[in-house]
Amino acid sequence: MSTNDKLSRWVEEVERTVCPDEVRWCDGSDEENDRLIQLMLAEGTLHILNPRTYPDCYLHRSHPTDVARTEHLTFICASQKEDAGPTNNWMSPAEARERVGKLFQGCMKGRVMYVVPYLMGPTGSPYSRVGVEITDSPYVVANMRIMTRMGRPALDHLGTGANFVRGLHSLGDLSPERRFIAHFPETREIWSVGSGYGGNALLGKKCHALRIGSWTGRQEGWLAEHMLILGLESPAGDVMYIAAAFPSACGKTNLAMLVPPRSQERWKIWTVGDDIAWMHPGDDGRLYAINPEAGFFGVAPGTSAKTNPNAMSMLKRNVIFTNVAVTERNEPWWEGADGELPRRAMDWQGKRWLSDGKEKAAHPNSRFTVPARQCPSISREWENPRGVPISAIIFGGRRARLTPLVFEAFTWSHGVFVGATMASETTAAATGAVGVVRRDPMAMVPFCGYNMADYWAHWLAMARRLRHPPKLFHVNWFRRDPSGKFLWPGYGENLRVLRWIRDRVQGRGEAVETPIGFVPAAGSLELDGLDVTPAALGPLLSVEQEPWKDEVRNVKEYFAKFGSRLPAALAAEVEELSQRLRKA
Ligand code: TSX
Ligand code: MN
Repeated sequence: MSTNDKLSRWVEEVERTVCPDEVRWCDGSDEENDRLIQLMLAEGTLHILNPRTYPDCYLHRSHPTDVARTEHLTFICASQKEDAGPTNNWMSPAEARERVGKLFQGCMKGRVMYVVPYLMGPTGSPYSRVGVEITDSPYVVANMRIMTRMGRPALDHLGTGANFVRGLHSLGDLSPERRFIAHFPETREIWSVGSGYGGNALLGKKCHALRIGSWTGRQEGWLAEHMLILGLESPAGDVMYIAAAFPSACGKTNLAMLVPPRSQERWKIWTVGDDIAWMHPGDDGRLYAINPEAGFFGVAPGTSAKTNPNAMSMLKRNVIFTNVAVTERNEPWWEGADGELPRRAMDWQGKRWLSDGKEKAAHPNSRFTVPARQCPSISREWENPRGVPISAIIFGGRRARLTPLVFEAFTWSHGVFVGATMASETTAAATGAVGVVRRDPMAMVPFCGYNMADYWAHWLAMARRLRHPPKLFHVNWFRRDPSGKFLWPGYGENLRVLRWIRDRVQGRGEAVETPIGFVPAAGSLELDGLDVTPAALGPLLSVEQEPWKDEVRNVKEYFAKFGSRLPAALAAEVEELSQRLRKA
């Protein structure tokens, strides 16, 4: 079914292992999609939503034990354990082929094996990459059709070559006991079994675009990052592109689709991507970013007309919802949605739900899958094969204390240190304790396919390939006063912080030098039409010596985990920060 003999041979080999009743090559066409939808509706794995208010929208309920990525079952199977590093689980390739391979033996008996060629990145881009996912889940096929460019664009890009990521996925028996997500970066293979959910099963996203992508990026001299990409358009019409990395529960999708407040309505934000950026040095010495994805796989709870009006308007048609609740009008619903609580609904498991109970109706990690082109703020440049030139990179975290609203790093190397020491407080949406500070360098801990210390070295080395590197910043929308009140209104008002960042990139914008970096000088943040007084800015922008000294100690402890692989430049950055704090 393919004119590429390497691809055909691999598909035949997999077929002999998994023994399906039938093999189907997917082209991503409407007809194919319609047939899959009909099949899932008949099977009961998909439910139609109100066709009048939500045309072509469907609900999928995943297995109750299969509702999120499973980091403890995710492995980097590099031949050397040290290449996976202290932040990844490691299994030797031989052991993985034995243990995980066993679970694929005959696993598609009685089922259909779908072959899904997909392209990560815009059609015709030199930066785009091909993957092929073999799966026995029609839900995965329907989602991959939204999240990637499926079929022809991928096969055309591949041509007769062998450069494609080989992804093998099976639902298996959906038991967490027999669930593995194994990556073989040296041979560019992904084996995922036992889960049908999101990042575990849609192999183009976290597995390919980040874990395999980051490994390939280091080999080839580019960056695969867990970043949104946005364009900031000024009233004069110029657009500056910014990439930003945040751990979960910081509102990355909301920032990517930000709607400026009334008082700033001559400014505009354009969305290029909300989750992943592949960034390459261009001929002009600047860093160019593409969004490898073609859709958004966003968290539903908390999404509303207030937090993300652009998302709300794109969620009215052609959406696959996963694990949300449904109202009596057969419309999707989640905690934090607009309007009043429905009195009764069906919860994410399809059980009757009453609003007086304590149970949540939607799963906290419930999702929408939607084509990016439906986003009202989608950038004209989002499919530009050359990418967009990045002028600033933002690192961010959720910190009630310590980190100011925004600061600028002194140098590239200092900025890499800022990214490498990022941390965020856990929220109820994640599992485990609430309010605990966790380090999550560049928001890549769950997604970096190799040793994080080598990854930092790669970041440091990138500066040599960029005559005009982006400036590096850190933001914190979540600083609180002693009574627990948020000091910054956030959401659309974050535009004011982006404007300061733009001013700094353009050599305007006043700043005060502190031990941790440059913070906005009094009067340099636009506060027009905002009820944040210049006096309230003090606690929002302050850099306190003692807590930062504690932070330095904590960072040193953290860096010690990486032993001798820690780049000397980062060890030097901690020392210099420590000295600046002592002198301050
Ligand atoms: O997404 C958020 N952003 C980024 C928006 C572009 N959230 C939601 C985070 C969970 C996903 C935020 N929450 C942001 C934010 O900037 N800031 C906050 C904290 C906050 C919450 C409520 C208020 C203010 C700040 N409400 C009032 O002040 C009335
Ligand atoms: Mn993500």
